[in-house]
Amino acid sequence: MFSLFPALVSGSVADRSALRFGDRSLTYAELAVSAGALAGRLDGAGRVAVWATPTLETAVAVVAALLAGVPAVPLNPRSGETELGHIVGDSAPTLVLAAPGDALPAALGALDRIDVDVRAEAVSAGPDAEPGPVLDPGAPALVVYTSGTTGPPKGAVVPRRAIAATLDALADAWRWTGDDVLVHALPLFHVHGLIIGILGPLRRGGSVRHLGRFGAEGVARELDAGATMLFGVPTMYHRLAEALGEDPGLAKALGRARLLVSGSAALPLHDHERITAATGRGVVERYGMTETLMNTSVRADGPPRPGTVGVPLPGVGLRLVEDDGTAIAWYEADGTPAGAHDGESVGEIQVRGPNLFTEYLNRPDATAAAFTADGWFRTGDMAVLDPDGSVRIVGRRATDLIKSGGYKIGAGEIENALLEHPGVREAAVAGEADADLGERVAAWIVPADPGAPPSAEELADHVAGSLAPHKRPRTVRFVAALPRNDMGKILKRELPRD
Ligand code: MCA
Ligand code: AMP
Repeated sequence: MFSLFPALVSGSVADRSALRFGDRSLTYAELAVSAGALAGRLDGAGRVAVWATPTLETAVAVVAALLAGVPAVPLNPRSGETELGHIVGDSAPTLVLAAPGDALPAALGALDRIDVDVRAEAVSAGPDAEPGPVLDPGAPALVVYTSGTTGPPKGAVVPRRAIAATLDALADAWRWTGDDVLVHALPLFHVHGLIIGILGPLRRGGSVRHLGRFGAEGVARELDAGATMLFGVPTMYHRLAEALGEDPGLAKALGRARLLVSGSAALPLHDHERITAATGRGVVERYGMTETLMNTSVRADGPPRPGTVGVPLPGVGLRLVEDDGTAIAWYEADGTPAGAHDGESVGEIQVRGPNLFTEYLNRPDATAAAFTADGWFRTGDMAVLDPDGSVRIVGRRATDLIKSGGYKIGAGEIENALLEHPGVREAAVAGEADADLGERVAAWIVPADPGAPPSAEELADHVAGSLAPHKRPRTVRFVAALPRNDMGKILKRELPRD
C-alpha cells in the first residue's frame, strides 16, 4: 500500500507532537482529524493554491491536499503582482487555501477561498474523519515554481513517488527516525522548507518545530529543549557562525544536535570550520534541486566530508558528462565510483531516479530540453568526483542563474522587471559574491534620463513589488552604456565592478 504519511493513518504515534509553530501545535491525532476533514472538502477540486505563510495552516493545507490527491501549488506570500499573476495564470488553481484573516492580493480574487481554520476543522469533523484514498505514486502532488535564466518561473510538477523516494533515501543517509525533532525556519513555498522540512518529519512520524523566522536565539532555544536536527541554507549557518563568537550558549546548543544539515547552495569551508571548531559538530551538506528533490548527501554514518555534497542517495543514478555528451564519471549499480574520480575532471551532473519531477507545467519544450535523449536530467551544475566518490560541486553552467540566500533567481527575470520601470533604458543583472548571501543580485542600469536617474532604493522596491523581495537588487550601479559584443549581446564579464 502506498501512503505518504503512514504515521497519520496508523495512529501509531497519535499523541506525539507532529507540528509546532510558535506556541501553536498539533499532535498526530489532531493533524489526522484536521487535515482529514479539510481533505474531505477538497474532494474533486483541480489544483489548489496554498498561501504558504510559515504557519500551521500551510502545513495542514498541504497535508490535506496530499491526502485528498489534489495537487497543491504553494505560493510565496511575498510574491509581487507580476510573479503571482504568472503563477496563478499558469497553474490555474480552482481554490486557494489560506489562514483565516489573511488578506489575499487581487491576483487571487477570482478564486474560491477555503479558510484553513485548524481548530474548527478538528472540532467540526469529530473523531470520524479518515485520511483519504490510497493514490497512484505517479500522480502529481505539488507544483513548485522555480526560476530559469530567462522568462518567468516554471512550475515543476512533483509526483507523490518523488516525495516518498527522496524522504526515504534521506532517512537512510541521515538515520532519520520518528524520534527526531527537527527545528527549521525556512520558507514553506520551496522544496527545502516544505518537502524536506515539513513533509519529511511527518513521513517519519517525528516532530517539527518551525521558528516562523530565522534567528540564532530560536535555534539555540529549540536545540536546548530537545530538538535533534537543524535544516538551513548556508546564509543561516553563516549567521550562526558569526554569532558563535559572542554566544557560548549557542555553541553548546549546536553541539547537542544529532545532525546539522545545510543545503540549497554551497556552505563555504570557512563556515564549516568555524562551526566545527566551536561546537564539535560537523555540518552535513546535501545537494538537491526543485526538479530532482535530493540527489546526494554526506552520510550521517560516514566520514565528515566538508566541501563536498557526499554521495548519491539510494536509488539515485548520477553521472558527470562533458560538453560533447561523453560520461566521464559515474557509479556502478553497487554504488562504486567509476571513470575519472580523480578530483579534477569536471563534468555536468546528470541524474535519474524515482526522485525526479515529471514535467514543467505547460512547458513541453522546456521539459524536453531538460533531459538527454537517454532520459537523464541535466542539472546544469558542474562537479568533480573525489577519489572516495564524494561529489564536489565546482560551478554552474548558466552564469545567468544567481543563488542568493539559497533562493534561485534568474537574471533575465530581474532585467525584464527593471526594464518596465520608466526610469530605466537598459539593464543588466548578475550575481556578485556576498559573504552573507553567497551571491547578491547586482544591477547595472543605463537610466532613461542620465540627469535624473531613479534611486537604487526605488529600483529595489520596484523589483520587490513586482516579483519578490528576495529578488531585489542589493547593489545598483548607474552606467552610461552596457558593454556589448558585435551582435549586441551584453558582455556581463565586462560590467564594471568596484
Ligand atoms: C527589505 N525587505 C523588503 C525590501 N527590502 N521588502 C519589500 N521591499 C523591499 N525593498 C524586507 C523583506 O521582505 C524581509 O521582511 C526583510 O526586509 C529582510 O529581507 P531580506 O533582506 O530578503 O532577508 P535576508 O536577510 O536576505 O534573508 C536571508 C534568509 C532568506 C532568511 C536566509 O534568504 C531565506 O529564508 N532563504 C531561504 C531560501 C530557501 O528556502 N531556498 C530553498 C530553495 P521580513 O523581515 O518581514 O521578513 S532551493 C531548494 O528548495 C532546493 C531543492 C534545495 O537544494 O534546497
Ligand atoms: P533550486 O532550483 O532553487 O531548487 O536550486 C537548486 C540548485 O541549488 C542546484 O542546482 C544547485 O546549484 C544548488 N544547490 C543545492 N544544494 C547545494 C549544495 N549543497 N551545494 C551547492 N549547491 C547546491
